Amino acid sequence: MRFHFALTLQALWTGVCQAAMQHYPAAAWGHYDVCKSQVYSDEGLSWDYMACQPEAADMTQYLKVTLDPPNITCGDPPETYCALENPYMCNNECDATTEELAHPPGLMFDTEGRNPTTFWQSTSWKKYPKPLLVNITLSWNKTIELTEDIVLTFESGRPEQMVLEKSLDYGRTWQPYQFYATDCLDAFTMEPKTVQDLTQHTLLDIICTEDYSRGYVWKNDKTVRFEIKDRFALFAGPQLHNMASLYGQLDTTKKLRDFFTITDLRIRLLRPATGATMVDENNLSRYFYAISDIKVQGRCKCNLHANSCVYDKEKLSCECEHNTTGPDCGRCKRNFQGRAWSAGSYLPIPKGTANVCSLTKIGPVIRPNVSSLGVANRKEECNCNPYGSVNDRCNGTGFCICKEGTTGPKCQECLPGYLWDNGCKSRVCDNELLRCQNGGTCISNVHCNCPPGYTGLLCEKRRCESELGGCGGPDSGQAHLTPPSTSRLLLLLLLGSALLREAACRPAVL
Ligand SMILES: [Ca+2]
Repeated sequence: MRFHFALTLQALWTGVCQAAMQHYPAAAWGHYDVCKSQVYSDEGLSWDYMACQPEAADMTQYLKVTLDPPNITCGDPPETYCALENPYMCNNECDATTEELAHPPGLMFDTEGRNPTTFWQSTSWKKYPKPLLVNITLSWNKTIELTEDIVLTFESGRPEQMVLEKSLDYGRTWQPYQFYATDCLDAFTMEPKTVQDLTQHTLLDIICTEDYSRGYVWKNDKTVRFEIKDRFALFAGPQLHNMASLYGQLDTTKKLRDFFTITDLRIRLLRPATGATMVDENNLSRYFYAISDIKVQGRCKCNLHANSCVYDKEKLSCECEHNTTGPDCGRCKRNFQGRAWSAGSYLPIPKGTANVCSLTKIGPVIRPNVSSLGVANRKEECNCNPYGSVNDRCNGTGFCICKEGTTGPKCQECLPGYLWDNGCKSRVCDNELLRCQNGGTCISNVHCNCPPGYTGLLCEKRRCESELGGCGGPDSGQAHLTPPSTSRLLLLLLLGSALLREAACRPAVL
């Protein structure tokens, strides 16, 4: 069972564009903040429509946070902690029943600037050497587009191993965003990289960085980042002066747009700061996670059909214009199916194209024979992809019903992890997210060619028939650092724990 911690949330969020700060430098071209304007002409008053989007805002006000395991927050029973840098300084008390001494998850999202800092804190690493694992899931129940770096502030050292993950389908599937470790090779069998190593061509690569976990100097920098702006800068220039170029790219490259789009984020804390190579087993109350602040800036994804987003009944939704409807303005309103829905476009700059849904054409042609002609008309209207959709027409519903793994208004696109092959087929491996492990090579995205000694879908499994339990003893010290466990961890991240348990040679540690 999961513990749902509902934040005290603002009742209504209106007019984001008016309320929030401008996050992009002013440029000679538009901000896409206006959806329509009235124009006067010889024929009288009419509307001029433009592509529009809500202004970026602090998205932490609108999320739901879930911790896993649910009882991982400190203070029940009360515990006393010692400082990481000084094992004799043990005056950090956590007691869930006393407000001043409690460290609930909400303190990661309150307004900082108060003294002392408020923070969420986990229980200590009492069960060492069993890994201290915590998942923090942030859910918006709405697609949002990230506009600024994600910044986490740690109050007791930055974790030695951590993965930031994202979901685009409300937590059903997850993809890694970035790996963090003191030693990327050891922890994740990945070469360490920094965001500065990325180019326009490798922008979507998932990297492991050692930038935020290194050394014992955590007092100087407590933050761990996912660098959105550095990635934007690859298109828009170092000061983001050329946002037009970025928007042009976002418009034409769906993969790029999707990269910055999320419905959920998951912070997987895998190993706390120890500040040393040896863990002090006699004083495990020095090791825990403590997060004082999480920053997530972004905007509601409204497909360029709305400039404001409403928060009502704990749910965000776009205030759709251009005769569109749905939480993301993802379809045409009833009676406005005169042309197929499509997202607004940033192009041509500066005002873009609204791609307004127009009135359904009601003509006498439908009347003579409703039963046959009506269906034929609707079939034309929807044009659902015959491979990607359950049916090639929408039976009057106005939208296509997509098969598993397929998405898009016409069911013509694949969700992450799927590959188009007359419909979306589950992808076994690639060079980005689903890498073959242990030196295996990916053949046509459908199978891994494993080196001798390894087997499994992603070559994650050691051949261990002859070894009889020789695939590593249960809980042998820092179990999650040993190679088979590391690959299992990766597999867990990529394929989910259910698959993992089937594949493992011994009971899963995680
Ligand atoms: Ca705080």
